Amino acid sequence: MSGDRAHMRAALQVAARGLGNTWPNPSVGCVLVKDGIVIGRGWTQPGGRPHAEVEALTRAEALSPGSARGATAYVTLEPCSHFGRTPPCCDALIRAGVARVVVALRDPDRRVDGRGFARLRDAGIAVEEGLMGEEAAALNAGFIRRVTQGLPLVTLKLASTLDGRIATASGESRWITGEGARRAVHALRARHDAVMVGSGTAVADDPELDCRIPGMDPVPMLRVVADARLRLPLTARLVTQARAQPTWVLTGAGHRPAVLAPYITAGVEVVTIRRASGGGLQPRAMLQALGARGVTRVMVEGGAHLAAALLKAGLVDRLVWFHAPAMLGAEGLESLGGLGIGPLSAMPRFRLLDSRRLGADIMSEYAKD
Ligand code: AOF
Ligand code: ZN
Repeated sequence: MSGDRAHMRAALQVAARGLGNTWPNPSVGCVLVKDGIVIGRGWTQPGGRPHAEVEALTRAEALSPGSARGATAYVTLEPCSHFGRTPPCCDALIRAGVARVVVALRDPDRRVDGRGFARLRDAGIAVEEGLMGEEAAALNAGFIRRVTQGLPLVTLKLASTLDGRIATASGESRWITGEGARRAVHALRARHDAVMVGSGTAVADDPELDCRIPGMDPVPMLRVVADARLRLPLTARLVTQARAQPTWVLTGAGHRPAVLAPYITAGVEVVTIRRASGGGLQPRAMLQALGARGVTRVMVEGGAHLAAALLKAGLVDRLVWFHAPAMLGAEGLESLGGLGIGPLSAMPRFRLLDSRRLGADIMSEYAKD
């Protein structure tokens, strides 16, 4: 119907607002339209509920009770049909008397997966599926990955000189890229559920991995440290601030309870991960542990060892690389550890999505080829 696409685009736009803070749920958008006029908009709320449809209905009803009767709902994901942490959105749409529901994408969650459509149709509602489905799939790539494969979507972020160095030989790294790049990193963090670093980076930089965007309240980030040998000092900010912003430490089995206890007392969640043959943590097992705990989108910010391990295992979906117009030469610390590549054909390849200038630096975004 005329206008359908524009309304679905608007639903996708409001859905995007929730990215990074609705996990373990997807970020869904809903726009209610009656006689060509938008009467309510809603998106999944922080923590994953209330769901988008209920938000939109609540707003429409608050402005004008009964107004949703006969309206069309544009939803980016199939309305849920299950009693989860909230009652089914299908029932709310039926109760409100919505006449038509246009959906971008089927919900792959086994509790829904077509049952939402059936429930709406059984109630006599006209249901259409697939409008802007590709866009909706891209928006919820993290949720879909978690539900279908048990893994989060992985974005690897690196910031280096033109020759790929991230610090001087003595470890000095502040700052290679400029203020614009740092702001972009915080904006990227906001769209991810978790930020992850290796223990080398956590020890060397003592980072906070927080998310501060001018004009906005700080967004609490889940911070994850891959630390097979438990090298993270108890004095690290990731440990001392674990009560204000959660920190999970992924480590290997075999640490004595007395060694683990102070981390747990500080509020850190310690997660045991299978080791790879070299003694490090198995990359896929780390991501499975995150997926099992509901994480849908993780941004990995180094260091060289963790970045290489994930690339080697083919587990990096998106790459964001900031380049400063400078070089450090062979003595500088490399951004990536060994990838163990034999023939050139084994090289991980990415597709350039976008490249832009941020002050003096360049930010390039890539997707796995
Ligand atoms: C919707 N609208 O805005 C979202 C949906 O645990 P619950 O009850 O919150 O249910 C979580 C599931 O609901 C989640 O796995 C996904 O299938 C769906 N998310 N559904 O109709 C929404 N966020
Ligand atoms: Zn729902």
